[in-house]
Amino acid sequence: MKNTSNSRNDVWWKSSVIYQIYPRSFQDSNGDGIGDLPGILQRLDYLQSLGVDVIWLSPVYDSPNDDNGYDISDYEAIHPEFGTMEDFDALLRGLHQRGMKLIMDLVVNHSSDEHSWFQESRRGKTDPKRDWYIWRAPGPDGEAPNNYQSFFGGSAWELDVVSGEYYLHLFTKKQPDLNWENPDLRQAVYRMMRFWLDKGVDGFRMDVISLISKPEGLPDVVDPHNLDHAYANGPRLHDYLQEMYQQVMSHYDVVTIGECPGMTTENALLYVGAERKELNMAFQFELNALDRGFTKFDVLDWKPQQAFDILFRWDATLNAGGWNNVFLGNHDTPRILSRYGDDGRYCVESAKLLAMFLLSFRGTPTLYQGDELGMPNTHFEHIDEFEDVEVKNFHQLHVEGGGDSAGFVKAANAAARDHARTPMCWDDTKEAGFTQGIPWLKVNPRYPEVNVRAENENPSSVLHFYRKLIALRKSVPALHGPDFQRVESGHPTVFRYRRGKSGDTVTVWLNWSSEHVSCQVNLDGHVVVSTYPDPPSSGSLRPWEGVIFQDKKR
Ligand code: ISL
Ligand code: CA
Repeated sequence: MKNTSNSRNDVWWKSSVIYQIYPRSFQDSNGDGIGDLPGILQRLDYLQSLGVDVIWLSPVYDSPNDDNGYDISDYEAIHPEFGTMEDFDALLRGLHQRGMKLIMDLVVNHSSDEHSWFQESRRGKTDPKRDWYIWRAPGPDGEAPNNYQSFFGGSAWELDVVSGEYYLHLFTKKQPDLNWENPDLRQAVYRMMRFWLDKGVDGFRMDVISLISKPEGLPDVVDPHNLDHAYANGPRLHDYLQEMYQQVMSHYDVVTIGECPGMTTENALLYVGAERKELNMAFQFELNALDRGFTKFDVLDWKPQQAFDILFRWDATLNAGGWNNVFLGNHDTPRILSRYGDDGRYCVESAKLLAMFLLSFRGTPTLYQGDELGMPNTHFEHIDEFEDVEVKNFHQLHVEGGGDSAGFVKAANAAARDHARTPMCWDDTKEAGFTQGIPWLKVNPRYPEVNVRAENENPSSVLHFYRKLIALRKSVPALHGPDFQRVESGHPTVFRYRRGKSGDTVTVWLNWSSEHVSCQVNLDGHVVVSTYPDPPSSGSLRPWEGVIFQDKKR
């Protein structure tokens, strides 16, 4: 069956639960302290025991690891740190044998500067691949062609001494942007995509795909505080996405999920609308930006009602013809328990509440490794403990600008991507069972109690709660079906909505706060699942109390 239009409700990816693996941090099998493909293979029974359907695998391709694999130097080779192509084939086979699917990370807004394409392109202005990247002459005084800033700080232009021209890199200078205007480049990307799809891969998560068409003439950015919107939604973006669908994706029964910085509720349906024949789903970043100031390291306060309004608005937008992807965390965010929950007194209840939202809201949920254990942020004492290039670049700019390192480290402890990248915690042995060697990034100090083995043995653990909710989502049509209704809760920190068709509905109540709140919880129906062991009272909700009621048949 070919990739069908998004309007059908019986497509497999609408009732699936997706689980993202960051391979570097999932399971090391050979003691070098780096997670790898054989390590994931060792954990297939664990993944199957969760009940998840699709694994999204962050990049495992050849890369100099300037941005931990999001800088690819060979799209059709496996990085030796992760193993071999045979290891990859064994993983794909193992997942398929267990009825699970695998989607890969497609990173084609940019390649690594060590990719042969770029090495040829930079040889000189007449090289046939020169135009596969974005080169511009210096300004009159030798300055950069415009004021573009990199998402990772500093100018987005790097002067190449060989040709005396600048090349564009919206991320690090080792991640030169590909020129999608060039039809030969596009065909090379499509050939690579078919290489993976012909192996049986079940689709792609498409890295910053909303950025691949650059603004006409590359004018200066007006608001450098909002690079997502400055660079996204270029003039030919949808031509490229429709061409990619026609020439590649439409020939396979696969799923595509775009990572779309700069996508808004005004233009979202251009990406995922039922008959657009572009993408099936997209990760929107409006909620992810709620606590961000000028940069992600300026962390702002926010109120639950703001989050509810964003989530309801995106639900309404994406279900007027598309399909939502529901996520809270990934490898680029702090741990959701620390960012959206309470990683102190109510760490278990709030981790369960976040799970209840992810697995009861309308849309396909994407879970991130370790969140199913209730992993919190780690504490990094000194800038040298961070590994991420984004943190290090912004720290350097901060210090060069006269700021103090300790102040930046405090901010980075709230927002750094490293929090999501500390190793998965399997048990309470040394290095949490992740490696027999020295882990590439330190293990979360909460691992003695926050680990798979301990939580497997504790029936009221966060892990058991995820398993229970994932199973419930599959067994209750209202929870994975297309019906959704916002319902007022009468309290600013209580999120309430109904799922399902009349006569077969469930109502979800979520007190997204550490406070006891009084609100009229109508107890009509029986409690299917709750974040507390005992049922709710009719007039109030406890801190992080979430309840799903199966409504009484009318
Ligand atoms: O949140 C961000 C923007 O402010 C960045 O952390 C993040 O880089 C951005 O969301 C885009 O992410 C994707 O592309 C990057 C890579 O570093 C991220 O890991 C990837 O998810 C460049 O490929
Ligand atoms: Ca390893």
